Amino acid sequence: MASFPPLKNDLILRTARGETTDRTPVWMMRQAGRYLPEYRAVREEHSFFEVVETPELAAEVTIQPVERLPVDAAILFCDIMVVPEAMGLTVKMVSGQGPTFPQPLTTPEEMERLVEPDVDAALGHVFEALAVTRTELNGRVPLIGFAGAPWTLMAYMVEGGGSKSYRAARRWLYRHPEASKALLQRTTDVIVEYLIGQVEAGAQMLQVFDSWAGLHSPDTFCTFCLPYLEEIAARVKNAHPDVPLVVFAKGVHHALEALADTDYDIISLDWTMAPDTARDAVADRAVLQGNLDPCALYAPPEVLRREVHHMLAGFGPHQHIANLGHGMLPDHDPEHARVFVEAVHEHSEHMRTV
Ligand code: 1CP
Repeated sequence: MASFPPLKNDLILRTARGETTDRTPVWMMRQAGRYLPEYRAVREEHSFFEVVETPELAAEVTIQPVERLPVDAAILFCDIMVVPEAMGLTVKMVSGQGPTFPQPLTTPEEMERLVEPDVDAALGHVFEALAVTRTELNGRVPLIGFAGAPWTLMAYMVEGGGSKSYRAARRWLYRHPEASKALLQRTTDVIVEYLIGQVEAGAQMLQVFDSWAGLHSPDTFCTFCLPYLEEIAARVKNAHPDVPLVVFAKGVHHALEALADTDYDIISLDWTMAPDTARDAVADRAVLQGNLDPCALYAPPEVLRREVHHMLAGFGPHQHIANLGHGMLPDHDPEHARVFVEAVHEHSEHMRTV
């Protein structure tokens, strides 16, 4: 593995390991992106995939929120869709709409279009972007790598794009359960190799995004999500036992205990879950991350500060990484992101002195 400048701020890594710290670490999902004018300026000159595929541009955009805000981690600028793309599907980024697949997988027979990728060749630009970013961060904060979870990627691959209910993808699960499992397994194998490659390129923590896990019944979650999430954590931990792993299974209230039994160190919660209920479910088996409603950032600063204090009080001073319950939104005011981050600094220090 390459050597990089030493870390000046390892707060998030120490919290991830369960150590007590003198402040709660904080970062925001989707902290690099459209709400930042400096990001929009880069996007005026370059397409989304140009930024993702040019390591210097990806590094620049990854570091933008770190330059602006006192966050305790950077997350690589990339997208979960690079995995389906590496598996042979065409992905287009449609302005104002997000990723779309002009030719989604409408039947199991169409899985023949998928390839078993050479991960280094297909995703080498991501590994290079991690290495460049790690160097340019110069140890300011740890760098987080990520991937979409198998089910969330399948949802897009079958549906063809964003959707409220992913009806086509969920229809597949019931009509073609065995083909669904085969697709999820093939995706899992690529994700494992991709995440291990990210660590070897410079990622210091990894997050798996199962953004659409909440569309499942408890039974279909246990059949089509959990085993693959579990397998990813076990195989990545086997290769790199010291790298903290985060799972964000949005909307999954019913499976917190099951997630705590996996090899993930950190469970990221959305805002619909109460901190104390989550803590009761996982006990001391995982660090919790989250979970302020992203819409709280639309509130006036004094209301936002109160919401942050309330959240921090709910989680308590230890085994918690402060974050939003989902990502930053394109029309968020960057100054409100500052209020959020600074309120975590202030109140979490205060909590430890009283
Ligand atoms: O117009 C633009 O510039 C594109 C907007 C954008 C950005 C900034 C997209 C399209 N992706 C990203 C970057 C991105 N995506 C990051 C890195 C930046 C960061 O976090 O700071 C990450 C971690 C993602 C992950 C991602 N992409 C997820 C999982 C997290 C989540 O929010 O649930 C998902 C579901 C996607 C799909 C996606 N990509 C882009 C959009 C607009 C969407 C959502 C589409 C939908 O609603 O279904």
